[in-house]
Amino acid sequence: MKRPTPALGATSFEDAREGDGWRTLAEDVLDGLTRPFKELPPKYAYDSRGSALFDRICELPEYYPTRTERSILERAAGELIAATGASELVELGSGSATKTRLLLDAMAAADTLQRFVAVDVTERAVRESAAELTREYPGLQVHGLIGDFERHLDRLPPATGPRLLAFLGGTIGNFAPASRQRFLGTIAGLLSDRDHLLLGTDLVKDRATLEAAYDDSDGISAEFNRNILLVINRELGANFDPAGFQHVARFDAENERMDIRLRAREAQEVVLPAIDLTVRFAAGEELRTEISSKFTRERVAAELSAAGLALAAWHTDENDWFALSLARPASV
Ligand code: AVJ
Repeated sequence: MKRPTPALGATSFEDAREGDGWRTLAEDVLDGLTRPFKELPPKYAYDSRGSALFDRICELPEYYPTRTERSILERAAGELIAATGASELVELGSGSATKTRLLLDAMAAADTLQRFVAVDVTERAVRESAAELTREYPGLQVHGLIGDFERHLDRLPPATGPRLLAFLGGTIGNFAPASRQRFLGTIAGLLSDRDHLLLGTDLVKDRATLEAAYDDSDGISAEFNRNILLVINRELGANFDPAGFQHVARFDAENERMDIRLRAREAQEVVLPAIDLTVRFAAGEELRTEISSKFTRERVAAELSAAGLALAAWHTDENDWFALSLARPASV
């Protein structure tokens, strides 16, 4: 006998990378490795191995940001959602969407929850979290946008109601200052008067705590850092020897950011056939793989304001280690 279909929320996907994923990696690597101070963008580190390593980092005792942000959300989600009246949550870099549930729960409790839009470069993360969330929240609409939030935000579907755009984890800290300001401006341009931004930022703190978070005793952070070399080997047919590079994670106090690098243990030459490039590293030469900026309330408020946004609420933990900022378009 045929049973009536239960009311299921609809799921849809869009792959915004089609056709351009490879070219972007190739262009960025070519650009980064031909500079006098070599640099690679951190976003390519998140292939399936890199994502799994990052998930392990989040569980490390030294890596406080994830659990601290979660604790803030556990306490403040209800208040945040009440302040926004949001019916849809858009999450940039949603990953495995663990913190997402705290917001969705608060929206469900407020009886406003309609849709979740996940944006992430990791296709598997988008598809799996969409499937799980559809099961966990009956009636929820889920849209998965597989793509790079730096390039594909024009592919976001139109809002179905007041929208909360969440950019969590402190990922904004990975942007260089100028692109960070540009990105905040792009986000501001996406928000209507009834929408809000929820921004997670790691905060300035003592050097020892910061450096341990990016150089744990199990060596997972080091392994994660070297993973970018494996990605480049696979995608560009290169021959990086990950063991030939040492993980370096330093707090740059002047710029208030972690500066994460790979230091060549000895002189070496690396061939990248797909981009027709041979790069030489001197012994001890450092390749920057990531910056992770640390913020103060004043800086967050100032940068939001410069982007046309106003800080509406600031939530932090008892140690002031991490902050969640709620912002909305500044009234003109
Ligand atoms: C995911 C960008 C927030 O900067 O703390 C963790 C990435 N890199 N350990 C961070 C990361 C090394 C992380 N973000």
